[in-house]
Amino acid sequence: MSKALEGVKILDFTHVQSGPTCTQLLAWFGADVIKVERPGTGDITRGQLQDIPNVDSLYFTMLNHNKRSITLDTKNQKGKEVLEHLIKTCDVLVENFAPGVLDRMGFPWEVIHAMNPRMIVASIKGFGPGPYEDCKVYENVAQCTGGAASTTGFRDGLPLVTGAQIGDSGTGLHLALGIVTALYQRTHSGKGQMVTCAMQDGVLNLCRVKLRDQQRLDHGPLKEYSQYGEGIAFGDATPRAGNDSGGGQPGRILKCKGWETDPNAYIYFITQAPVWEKICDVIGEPDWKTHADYAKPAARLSRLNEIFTRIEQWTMTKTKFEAMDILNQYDIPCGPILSMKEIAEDKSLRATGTLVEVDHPERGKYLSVGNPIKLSDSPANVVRSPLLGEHTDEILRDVLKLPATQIEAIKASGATG
Ligand code: CAO
Repeated sequence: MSKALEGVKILDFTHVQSGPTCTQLLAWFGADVIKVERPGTGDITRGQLQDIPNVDSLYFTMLNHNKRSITLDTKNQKGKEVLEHLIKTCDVLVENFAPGVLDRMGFPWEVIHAMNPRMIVASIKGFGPGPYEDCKVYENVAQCTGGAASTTGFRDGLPLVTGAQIGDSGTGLHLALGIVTALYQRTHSGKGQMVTCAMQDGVLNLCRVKLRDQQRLDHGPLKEYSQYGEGIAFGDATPRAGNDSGGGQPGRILKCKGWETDPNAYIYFITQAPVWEKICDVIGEPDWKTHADYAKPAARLSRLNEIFTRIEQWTMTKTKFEAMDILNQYDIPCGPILSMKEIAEDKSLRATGTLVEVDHPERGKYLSVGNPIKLSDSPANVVRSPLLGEHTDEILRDVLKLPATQIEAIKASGATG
């Protein structure tokens, strides 16, 4: 079976997390991803957070599946020539260097475009044009500047960053969509173009509902926020909403049986209006179906603390899985808080390939997240990440079609390490 992006060659200049997330997805869709790494060290994450001494870290291996690695010093003259050759051969260059790095390397957009007018150049930066355009950025900076941190956490606590890597992996996803869109446009324009994603913009895109709430504040309090029922006035900015649902159906995280000792014995419970009567029956409050204080969603908004306290009395009598089973019988939307341990052991996630076990020659077997996007005609087979420079010879010989003498000259120059 062929793959969706078969035949597309990606010159992968990415490092750390944001860019590698993007190129890993493209590789899973069938693109030939050639990762260019600095001789000696390679992607800095190879050596970061190592759990086994001198073995590529899980940080690296879990973000660089299905890629080939070539080591190339792009500041060396011969290295520059190889890079030029790769630019002329590939369809897309993806990079997430600090602002200005590619220019300093001697490969600004104009130069690349002149070398290969069909090439798409895709970049992730921390910020778009503006006061911070020259700044280096990591995940949590993006979460803080994109609106996530100020709206995450509890009203009376610090702003919080989330465990989901919305700045890095989120922006990588955005960039991947930009690249395939540009590839599609190229099928009729015949031309490459620049694709840029700023991490601040990517996070803000994912925080769209919080900008929605910012504007709703001009027209009165946000009634679905717990603080409304608690009689606490709103300020002039979208507040942190704890575990309140971000949508029109109120929800909370509630304790389940065992919460005293298990930090994840909780369930997310949504009081979706269409199933309100079923909720009343399940928790043993049938009178609430007709009572003026509870029967209609608008009446319930000022009583959310009382209502969820009552529902919690019921969830505390069940484990999170028992509660899930019962509530699902009635189509009541809910979800157990799953620990990473529980997720790692989940059989159905393994069956669908969302969790995959990968074998690595130096570290042995490890668990990774496979492609979360499933294409029925383009299955993603997860292949271990490359060792540093593992494919240098192969790429010079088979992709660039260089003769053995030229390959020897390149190696002698130190360009490949
Ligand atoms: N050969 C020779 N030199 C190379 C090379 C190669 N193959 N690959 C990289 N380099 C050089 C670059 O040319 C650059 O040198 P100069 O500064 O002299 O021009 C140098 O390596 C460092 O690149 P960098 O500034 O991108 O890397 P850094 O570790 O200092 O910064 C980061 C890392 C992530 C903060 C920065 O790249 C960045 O802000 N990227 C954009 C935003 C982003 O993607 N952030 C998320 C990262 S994931 O958390």
